[in-house]
Formats: sequence, C-alpha cells, structure tokens
Amino acid sequence: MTQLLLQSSLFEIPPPTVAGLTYIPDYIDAATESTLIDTIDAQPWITELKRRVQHYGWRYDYKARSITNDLRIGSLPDWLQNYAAVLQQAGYFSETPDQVIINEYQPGQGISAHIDCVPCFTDTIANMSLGSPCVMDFTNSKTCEKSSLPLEPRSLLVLSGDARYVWQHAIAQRKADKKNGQIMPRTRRISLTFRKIKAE
Ligand SMILES: O=C(O)CCC(=O)C(=O)O
Repeated sequence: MTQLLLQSSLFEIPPPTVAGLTYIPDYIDAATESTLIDTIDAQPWITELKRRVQHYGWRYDYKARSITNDLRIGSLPDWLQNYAAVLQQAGYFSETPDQVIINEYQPGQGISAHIDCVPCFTDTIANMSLGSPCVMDFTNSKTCEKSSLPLEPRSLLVLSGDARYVWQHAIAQRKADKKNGQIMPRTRRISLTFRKIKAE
C-alpha cells in the first residue's frame, strides 16, 4: 500500500480541462503595464472591502450581488474604453464591455470562490493581470473537480461557456503560491475585469 502511494505521488495528476477558458500570456507589454498601474493609482480607490477596488461604467453592489439602473456611473474613461473596444474587435465579446472592476491584492489578500453574477453580466468575462503573479483556483460547481491556473502579469484571461457559468474561480488569501514545486512569494497585484452589463 505504502509502495503504491509512494509511486503514485511521483506522478502529477493533470488538472481537468476548464472548457471555455482562454489564457493569453504577454497580452500587454511591460511599458503598457507600468503606464496602466500609474493611471490606476492616480484614481480614487474604494476601501469598503478587505481589498481596494475601483468601479467604472457601473458600480457593483457586493451586498445585494447585483447591479441596478441607479448604479450607472457613465461611459468608461478613454484609457479603459480603448481596451474594451479591442476586446470586442478581437471577437471575445459580441458587444463592447461597459463595466470594469479593478481589484488590488496585497500579499495575503484574495477573492472568494464565485461565478460572476449571471443576471448582471453577459456571457464573457475578461480579466487582465498586472504586477504580481498569482494562482487562480477553479472548482466545478457540478462535479467539484478542481483546477488551478498561474496568472502571469500582463496576461489576459477570458472566461466563457463552462468557465463562465459552471466553474467558480477564486484567489486564495495567502502570501505565496506554488508553481512547478517552487514557492513564489506574492507582491502587489492589480487586475482589471471587463464585463458587459445585460440589457434590461
Ligand atoms: O482578480 C482577479 O483576477 C479576479 C477578479 C474577479 O474574479 C472578480 O472581480 O470577480
């Protein structure tokens, strides 16, 4: 029995495939990343959660887990609108995203497992990573299968199909991640999540 366990531990179990997940490393270059971080840091942060956030286009009500008409802020600022337009032109979205949430994660901060609000947002969620690498964990809400994906800075993650509607995603609240057996300490990470609000 021990022998069997030892032998099996030599093999890595391949993670289940998350259908509908597209991961694009180096989606933006380092200069663009740096400019984006400076632009983001020049804007006011909302501090009512454990992590700091910024909302554009529409505010999201974390308590009610919803978006209502009174939460409309206005058009995306130009520096976000350009990315929203490119995401639509690239075919990831059928309509241009009109809502962006920016999340800041200091080491030890994360986001609990969730599926993005189904009545609020359309069928694609796109997420750009800046700063620290981190691991995103996925759990299949039907089968409880698990999978993890290291998110590199400057990458783009697009969730559609099962990745959008069946798999929960989360970032564990910890100060380091393991990648290929190596401990990777986290530093400050910022993510930009692009969504399209569902029409009433
Ligand atoms: O920070 C991330 O990469 C994920 C953000 C997210 O899941 C969310 O804002 O709902």
